[in-house]
Amino acid sequence: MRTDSSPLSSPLTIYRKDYTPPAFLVDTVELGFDLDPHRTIVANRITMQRNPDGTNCDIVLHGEEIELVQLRMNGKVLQAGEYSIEGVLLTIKNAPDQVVLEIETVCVPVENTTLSGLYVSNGNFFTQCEAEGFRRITYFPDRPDVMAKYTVMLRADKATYPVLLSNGNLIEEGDLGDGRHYAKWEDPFKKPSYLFALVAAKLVCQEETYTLNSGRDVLLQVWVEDGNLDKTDYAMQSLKNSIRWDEERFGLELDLDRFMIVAVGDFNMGAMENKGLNIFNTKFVLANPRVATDIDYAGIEAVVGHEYFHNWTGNRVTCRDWFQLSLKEGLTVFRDQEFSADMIGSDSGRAVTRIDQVRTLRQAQFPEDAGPMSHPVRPDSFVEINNFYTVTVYEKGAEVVRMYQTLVGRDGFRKGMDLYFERHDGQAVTCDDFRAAMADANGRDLRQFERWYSQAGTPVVTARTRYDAVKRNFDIILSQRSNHPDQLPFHIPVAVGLLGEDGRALPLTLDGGTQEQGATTVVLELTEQEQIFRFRNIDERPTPSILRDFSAPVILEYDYTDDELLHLFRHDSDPVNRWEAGQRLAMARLLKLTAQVAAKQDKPLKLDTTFLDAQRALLIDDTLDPAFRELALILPSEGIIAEQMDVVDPHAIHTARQFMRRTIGTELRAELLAQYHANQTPGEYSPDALSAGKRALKNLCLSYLLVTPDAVTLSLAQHQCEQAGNMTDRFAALVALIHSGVDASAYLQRFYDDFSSEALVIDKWFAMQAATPATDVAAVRKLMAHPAFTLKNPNRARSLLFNFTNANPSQFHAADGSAYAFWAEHVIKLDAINPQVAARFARSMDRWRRYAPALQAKMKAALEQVAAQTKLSNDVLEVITKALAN
Ligand code: B3K
Ligand code: ZN
Repeated sequence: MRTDSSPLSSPLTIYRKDYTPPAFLVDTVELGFDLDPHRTIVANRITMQRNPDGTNCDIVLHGEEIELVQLRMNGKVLQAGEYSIEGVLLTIKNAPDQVVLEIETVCVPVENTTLSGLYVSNGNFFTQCEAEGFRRITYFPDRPDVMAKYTVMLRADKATYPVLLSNGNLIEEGDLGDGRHYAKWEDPFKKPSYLFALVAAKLVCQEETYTLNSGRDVLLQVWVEDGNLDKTDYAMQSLKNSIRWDEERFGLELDLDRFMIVAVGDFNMGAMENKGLNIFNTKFVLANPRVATDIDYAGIEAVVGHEYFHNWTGNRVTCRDWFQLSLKEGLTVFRDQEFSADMIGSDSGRAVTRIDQVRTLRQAQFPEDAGPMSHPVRPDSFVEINNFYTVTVYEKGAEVVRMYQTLVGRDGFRKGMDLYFERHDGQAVTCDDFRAAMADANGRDLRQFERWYSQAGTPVVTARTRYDAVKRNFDIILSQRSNHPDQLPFHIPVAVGLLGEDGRALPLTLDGGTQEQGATTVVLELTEQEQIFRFRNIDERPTPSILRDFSAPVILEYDYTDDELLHLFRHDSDPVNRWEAGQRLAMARLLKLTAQVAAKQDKPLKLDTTFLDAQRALLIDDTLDPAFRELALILPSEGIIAEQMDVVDPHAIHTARQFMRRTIGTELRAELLAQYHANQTPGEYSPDALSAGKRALKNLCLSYLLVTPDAVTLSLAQHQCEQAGNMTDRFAALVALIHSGVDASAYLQRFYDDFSSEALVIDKWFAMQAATPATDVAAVRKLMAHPAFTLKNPNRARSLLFNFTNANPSQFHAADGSAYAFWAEHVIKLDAINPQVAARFARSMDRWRRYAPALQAKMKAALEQVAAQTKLSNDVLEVITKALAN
């Protein structure tokens, strides 16, 4: 909570246009910590000097939830009248140009349930400073454009906290007598305060000396609680792969002699890229086959990569202000996506990762961009910056970075990156600086491209085509529109290919184009509201494959016939569009079925054989990667279907989708069974992409077969549940069982008993139950009463509460509104503990205006109930206020 005295009903909005450079720049920071969970004393010595580029004159420091004991300036204690504290700001007027500040403060880590600043988790000390947590540790100009060199002295009880870590290099350690010890750390690189970190804990580590391409040796460590050393191999391997990849793909070397990853069970998000001392949610570190699924393994690789890549994109070059967050996040997500794709290696594996990215965008980012929290990739304002660590800033931001690469090519992108570091290493910069580096390195005019940063919303690209058989021309007419009337056209790369009648990719000759001879994909650059692109020498009316590889984050409208979609689904050489054709075929049917259910017609629901045959053919086509087949056979989620409807009826959607799943399960029973058996992965578990793909396909088959279980399929699931040698298979079988409607309580209990000491697996246990359509709000309340449940641990809260509201729509939208009341009650409860987690949870209600009037009224009442609270955090207040605003 803010200690701000301003009334909570009108939180302060911060605008990008109001940015001014800091009045003072900090050279060095020396921090001394006397660590005590009940009373930690922080001594802070800052040397600073007036910023020649500054426009303000006063020294302004931030501080929150800390007690100021003493403040000295240039050796002299400042008295009450010589500085002022208002809200989070401490101001010193009339300061000289060269200043040494010595600040002593006290904080109470054990009472810090927000998990921002210095806090205690399972008896150990950790910090989280991004975005504005450093001010909860000491007074400081807590803004990313103030970069300084840090030296840190940690003092603590030796038996309780044998491990003392901070950023950079360990330069001294020893005993203090009286059972206490100390460690002194020095970070050789200038950094913003949000990258500060410390850990004081009882932990053990897996460590390794690793030789960089340059021949220099570095020490790598993965720190975990005792008992978890059997789960650190994959994180360590992923770290080494990340280091190698960044050297090879971007020529970027690890700049420190030591790089540490520390796992903590209580953490607000995935992980944090603190310089040299990455702190991770245990979920993205701990894995062995027994406890972690293939998805967990993939998540560990991606997040370890992501945080490591931040060392250059984020840490060496950081953000001028928080509005530029996507400068580091969009770019680093793009880098981790490319890393994961390169780790798989094959083209088909790369395509599978791309399809996953498209699914995330559609499932989460498009709705965000069409809802009350819609904001540009570079927002113009915020109340609470923590609310802007969003899918728009991250995933859409990564799409924006990807579009540069699509426009200038892979080599051109590398040139742009090189120039970016040449110009800005050690600086705090803006998204415009990144764009300028890309433009200048490639001699391109990217001024119009700026609109991807400044204009919110998902553009709609409409395509029309015409074929002239006499002139052998095929025209694609592209136009763009947005839901925001005042927006200007975007610069949109639209990758296109054409398929002949036999499914062959046609060689393309674009009028005025410069593509290579024989190219079968060209990138059209749509920069105007409407443009015509003409392909020559086309001998037959082709089927267009538009927006290949999802070349831009847009909604593509094209009036495909069923035949064209089937043609693409069978033959498109672009796997993303091949998958997309299947999604369009399924979506058209799902929407029809949903309408039929909603209209309560007596006619039985039907699914055409054309569609079923296409699904069958794909399922059994073993020339295709199993991972691709699995993705192509998953129906669009209930959430994605909802986004296509003007008025959302979650119950009709659920019924329609279940009908379709049941029909696939029964009509394709023989093939599903055959594929179930054909895609077993006997022998030792390996998380590699091919094995994981096989398991995914096999387990999708099982889930289809279990929609209407019979003795054969039930025993397959039960057997898999009992015998599985890895968590992926055990989890999938249990989920299939509990979704099938049969009594699976014995299997659930067994699962719990087997893993009661593995927190991350117990999270799964709660999560799978929360997301089961049979779990209503009463059942969730019952689960909350389970001794293993707590609202205080974010992973646990997310596993039950978030999964219920986000992954169980037919129950969340129960007609009586009981789940909305449950939501309101828990937004309020969570907010008193942890505003960041509460604000995330609050966003489950973002799309409330799209529901049928009866539901809408109940959702609005729940939102108003939260809004009526007098003690809301700014985090929750911003989300609720925006949801209710017109
Ligand atoms: N930079 C952190 C996110 C911090 C979130 C603060 N609310 C993790 C990441 O994106 O790598
Ligand atoms: Zn990041």
